[in-house]
Amino acid sequence: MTVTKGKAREKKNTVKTAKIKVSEKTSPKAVSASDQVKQHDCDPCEALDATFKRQVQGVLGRDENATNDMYSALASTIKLQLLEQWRETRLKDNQYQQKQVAYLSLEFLMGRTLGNALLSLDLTDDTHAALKQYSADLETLQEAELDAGLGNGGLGRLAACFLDSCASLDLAVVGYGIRYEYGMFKQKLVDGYQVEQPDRWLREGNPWEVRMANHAITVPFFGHTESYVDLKGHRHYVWIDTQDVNAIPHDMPVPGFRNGRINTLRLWKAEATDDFDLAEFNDGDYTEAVARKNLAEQITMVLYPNDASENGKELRLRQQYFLSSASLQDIIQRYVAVHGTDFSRFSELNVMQLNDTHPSIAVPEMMRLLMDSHGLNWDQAWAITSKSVAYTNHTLLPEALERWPVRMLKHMLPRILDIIYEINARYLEDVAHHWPGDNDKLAAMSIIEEGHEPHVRMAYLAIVASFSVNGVAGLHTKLLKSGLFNDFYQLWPDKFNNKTNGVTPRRWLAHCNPRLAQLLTRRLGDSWMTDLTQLTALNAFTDDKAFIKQWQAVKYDNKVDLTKLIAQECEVVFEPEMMFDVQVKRIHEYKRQLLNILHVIHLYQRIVADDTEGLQPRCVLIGGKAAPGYAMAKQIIKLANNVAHMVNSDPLVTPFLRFAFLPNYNVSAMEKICPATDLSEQISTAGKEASGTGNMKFMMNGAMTIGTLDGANIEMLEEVGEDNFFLFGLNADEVSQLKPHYNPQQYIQQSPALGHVLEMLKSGHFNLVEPGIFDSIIAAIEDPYDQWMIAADFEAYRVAQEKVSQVYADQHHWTQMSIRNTAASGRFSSDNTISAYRDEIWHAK
Ligand code: 26W
Repeated sequence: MTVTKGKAREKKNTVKTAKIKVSEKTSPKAVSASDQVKQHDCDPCEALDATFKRQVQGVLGRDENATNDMYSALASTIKLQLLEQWRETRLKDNQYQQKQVAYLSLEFLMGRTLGNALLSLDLTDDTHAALKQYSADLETLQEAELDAGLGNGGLGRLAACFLDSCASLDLAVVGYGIRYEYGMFKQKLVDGYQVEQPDRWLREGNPWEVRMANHAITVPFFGHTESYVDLKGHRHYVWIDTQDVNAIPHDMPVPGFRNGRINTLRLWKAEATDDFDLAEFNDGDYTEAVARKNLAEQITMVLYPNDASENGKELRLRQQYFLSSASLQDIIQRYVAVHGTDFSRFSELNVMQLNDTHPSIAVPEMMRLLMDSHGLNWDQAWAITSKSVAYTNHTLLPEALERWPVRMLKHMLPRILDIIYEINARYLEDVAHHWPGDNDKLAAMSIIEEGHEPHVRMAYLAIVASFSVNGVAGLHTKLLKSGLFNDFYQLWPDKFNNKTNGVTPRRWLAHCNPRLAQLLTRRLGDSWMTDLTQLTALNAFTDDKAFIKQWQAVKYDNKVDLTKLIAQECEVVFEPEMMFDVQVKRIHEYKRQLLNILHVIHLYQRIVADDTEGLQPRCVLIGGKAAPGYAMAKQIIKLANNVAHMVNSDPLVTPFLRFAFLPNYNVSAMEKICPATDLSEQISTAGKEASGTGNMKFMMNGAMTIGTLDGANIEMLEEVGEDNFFLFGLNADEVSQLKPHYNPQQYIQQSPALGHVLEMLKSGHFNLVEPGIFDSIIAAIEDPYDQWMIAADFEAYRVAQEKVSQVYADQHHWTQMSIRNTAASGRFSSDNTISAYRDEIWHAK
C-alpha cells in the first residue's frame, strides 16, 4: 500500500510536464485501455493492482465477476490510497495554522465519488491498467456506484462544488451535513405520472465513508430550563431532563485536485444513547425503549424532498438542530483542544457559513454552548457568535422562507427559544434607535412574527447574527437589498454582498466530458483545470477549420452516447444529427417547463400543418423531479409525457421533432447530458431564479443558452455577448410592473401561435382518454394572477426559438458560438466563487 503511494507521489513531483500527458488520458472513453498500458509507467499500477487483488479476493471475499463487488473492491482500494493524505490534512488543520471554515448545510448533492477521486488523485490511468486483467472495465464499474443524492437541487449541488473548490484551493474547510439513510427519492414514471420510490443508497454499504464513533457528540432535545443565581449575583441557565441523541460522524473524503489536500465532509448519523435505553429498560418497559430508540434514529432517516417550499414538519426542525448542535460542539471541541477555553481568538480562527437558513438554529445554539457550557456572559458570547457566522440566501420566493412555530420550539428546544427571545429583544433596541417611534418597523423586522400562531423568522435570525449576508448572483443580491431584506440593508448596508455561484470544472468538464477535455488540453495545456479563465484562449481558434471539425466531432460523439441513455430510459430514439434542446432541473412553475412544452406543441402543430420551412430537426429533452406534494408540478410532468407520446408516435412528425421526459434526473444523469447538449433552456420568469448553476455547466460544455434576464444568466450574457446568447422575455422590472394589471388574454390574442396551442390543449388532443386532467394547467396560463407570466413571454420565446433554428442551420457559425461559450465560461468556475468567499467573507489564507 505505502509503496504505491510513495511511488505515485514521486512520479508526480519529479515529472511535472507529465501532467499534461496524464490529463490527456483522463478519459475512460477517449483512449483505449491497451494504448494506456503501453504508455504507462507500471510500478504504481502494479502496486495498485496488488491492493486491488487483495480487496477482491482476500479482504472482501468477493466475486470478481459481479460488477457491484468489483466496484466495492476498487472503491476500497482507492480509499486506502487516500487515507494517509487524509490523515495528514487533518493533523495539519488541527494545529489551527489557518482559519478554519465550516460549511453548514442540510444538503450535499455529491453524486458519485469514484471517478472524481481518480481524477483528483491522478490515478485514472493506473486504475485502467490495473483493471486490464479483469473482465470489467472502469466505466462499467463507475456506473455501479449509486449517487450520494443527499440534496434536492441547486443548493445541495452548489455545496458539493464548493467543497471541491475549497480542497483544490488548499483551504481548511469542513463540510457538515446529515447522513440521510434515504436520499432524494427515485423518480419512476407510471402512465406518465411521477411515482416516488425510496432511495436506499446505503443498501450495499458506502465504501467511501469512515465511521468515527470515538468523535460522537450528544445533542439534547425537549426537557425544560431552570435558572439560578451564583454567589457573584450572575444568573445562569440549565437545560435539564433532556432526551439526548448521539450524533456519530461518518466522514467522506474530499480530495483537492492533485494538491495533496484531502478535506472532510462530516455527515452526522443519529443513534440512540445507551443510558436513554437503559433507564427505560430498568423500568421494565423494553418495547417502549426500543420504540424510543427508533424515534432518535428517525432524525437522520430521510431527506425532505421539498425544493423551494418549507413544510413546517417537526422532524425537519429536529434535523436542523441536530446538525447545528453536533457541528458546533465538534468545532468548539477542536478549538478547545488547541487553545483551551480562552475563546478570545475563536472568531479570528473560525467561520461558519450557513447554506441558507436551514442550519440557522446554529445561532442560538452557539450562544447556548458559549454561555451554558463554557461560562461566557451574553456580551462575550454575542461578540464571538456574530463575528463568526455568515449567511447565504438562495431564494427570493416567499414560500421558501423558513418560519418555525414558537410553540414547536418551546416544546422541543426550550433553552434555544429563550435565547432567540433575548437576541430579538436586544436587536430591536437597535431598530428602535434607528427608526425612533416607528412601531410598524419593529413589528416588520422582529425575529418573532406575531399573530394567532407566532413564528420565528429564521432568515431574520440569520441576518441579525451574521457579519455577512450574501446573495448568489448579481440580480439576486440587488433584489435582496431592494426588496426582501431592504429594512436590514438600510440598517446594516455593509453586511450585504454578492457571490455569484460557480461550478467545479473538474467534475463538470474534465470528468464528465473527457473528449472535450482532451481537445482543450491538446490546444491549451492542462492548466485550465485549475484556472478556467485560460479558456478565453479558445477565441483564437474560432476560424480554425480543423479545430471546428474536432469540436463538432466531440459534440457528435457525446450526443451518440446520450442517445443510448435516452433510448434505454425513455424508449425514444434521439438522432445525433438533430439539435439537442434540453431543460433539466427541478420541476417548478417559476422555472417554466410549461413554456417549453407549449413551444413543443407549437412546433408539433406546425409540422402537422406541413409548415416546416426554416425548422431545424430537434430532439427536446426535459427532466426533473417534482416535490411529492406539489400537484401542479406533477401535472406538468404528466403533460410533458402525454405530449411526448403524441409527438413520437407520429411518423410525419418525428423527422422534425422528438420529445422525451427523462425519469430520475440526478447528478450522474447531468454528467451525460451536459456534454451532449446543443441548446440549454434557462427560461425562468425574470427575478425568480436566484442564480441557476445548470446554466453554467451547459455553457462550459459548449451549449448555447436560450434564456431570460434572470439569475446568473445575466452575467453569462455579459461574458459571452448578446451575439452568442438567445435572449428573450420580460426583465425583472417589467415583470413586477406588469403584475398588477397583467392580462393574459391580451397576449393570447396577440399571439396566434399561442392561441392555437391553447385551443389544442383545450380540445383534449393530448388527453383523449383522461378528460379534464390538464384543466388546472390551462386555467393557470389564463389566470391574471399567474405570477409566472407564461402567456406574456410566449411570443418572445417563440421568436427566439426561430432564431435558434436559423443559426443552427449554419453549423459553422453555430460551432463558433459554441466555442465562444466555453471560452467565456471561466468566470463560472466555483474556484473563482470560492476565492471571493475566501478573500471577502472568510478572510482565510
Ligand atoms: C425549506 C425548504 C427549502 C428547500 C430548498 C427551501 C428552499 C430551498 C432552496 C431555495 C433550494 C435551492 O436549491 N435554491 C437554489 O440555489 C441554487 C444555488 O444557489 C441557485 O442556483 C438556484 O437559483 C436556487 O433556486
